[in-house]
Amino acid sequence: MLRELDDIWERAQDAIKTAKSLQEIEAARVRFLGRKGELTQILRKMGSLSVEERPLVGQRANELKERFERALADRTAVLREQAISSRLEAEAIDVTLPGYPVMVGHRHPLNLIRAEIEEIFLGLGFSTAEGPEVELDYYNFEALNLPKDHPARDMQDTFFISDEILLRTHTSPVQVRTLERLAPDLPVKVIAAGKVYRRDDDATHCPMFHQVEGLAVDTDIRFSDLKGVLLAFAREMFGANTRMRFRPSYFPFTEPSAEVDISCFNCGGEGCRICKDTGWLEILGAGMVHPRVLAVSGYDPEKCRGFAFGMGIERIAMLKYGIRDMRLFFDNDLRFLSQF
Ligand code: 2NL
Repeated sequence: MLRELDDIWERAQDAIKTAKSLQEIEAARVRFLGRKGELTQILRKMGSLSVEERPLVGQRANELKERFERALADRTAVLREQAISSRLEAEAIDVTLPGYPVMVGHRHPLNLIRAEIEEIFLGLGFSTAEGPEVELDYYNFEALNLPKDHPARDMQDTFFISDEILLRTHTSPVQVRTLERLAPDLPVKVIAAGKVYRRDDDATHCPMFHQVEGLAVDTDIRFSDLKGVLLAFAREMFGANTRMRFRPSYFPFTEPSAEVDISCFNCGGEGCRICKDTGWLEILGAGMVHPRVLAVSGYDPEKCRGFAFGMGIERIAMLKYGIRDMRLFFDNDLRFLSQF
């Protein structure tokens, strides 16, 4: 039986040495020490031995069992080490590979221009005001001296939701609401920027577009104040050498009214593609607030006066960036948007 034990030990050593994975090590353990393992069988057969033989074989068997277990543990440690390092090798990170590009967004060009315009007027002492895009007919038209039969509120231009509710066609209703809220406090110096809606759709008109509007009311506001404020704005926006001209015009809510042009920032007034060889660019409309508009909003036109102006943000952005088609702003094509 001692011979048998030696043979088992030979085979056990061989099995451990040739085991190439943790699974094979486990298989070797089961083969020799499992419930029906070769060594286990021997230990079980001890009972049939003589009293003299028993301690000798028992001692040898236990010794081999211990050695076998130690060898198993050593081999297991080696294989485990190998498994870890081969995994590390397979999953190694190459820190020299270029990274994945991270897409960083930025503000829409119209919002960049809007912020630029607002910043200039904040610097001139104006505050910002906001109001609803779904508006009452009263604030969009009636309070602005545009009675029901006025041609400027033609059905063709306005999105009506019901008889009295519509999508605002300009930012002026925000100014009317501001006057109503502040009356009769003075001075009033606000700008209102935001989306407006008209039934238009071509290269230079969109059904939704953006305006910035300004309003100043005080006891002694004059046309010269309007000119000074607008010139200061134009020079910050388009350059210190910018000149400005006022052409007579008409708006129902201002009297007198004017269209305002600036000298072309591209050619300085010489004439070029951008100003269509006129040397001038129309940038906004303005005027002195009509006394009826002041009166309906709670101000006494005998005691105060005001100026107001309005401009299209798309128009300013198209001029500044040299864009021909307004619809590009709303296509959401990153090849266009990422240029700003
Ligand atoms: C334009 C012209 C303008 C106003 C807007 C205004 C507002 C009140 C009273 C009087 Cl509450 N006027 N706003 C005045 C003149 C012109 O806009 O061409 N906008 C794109």
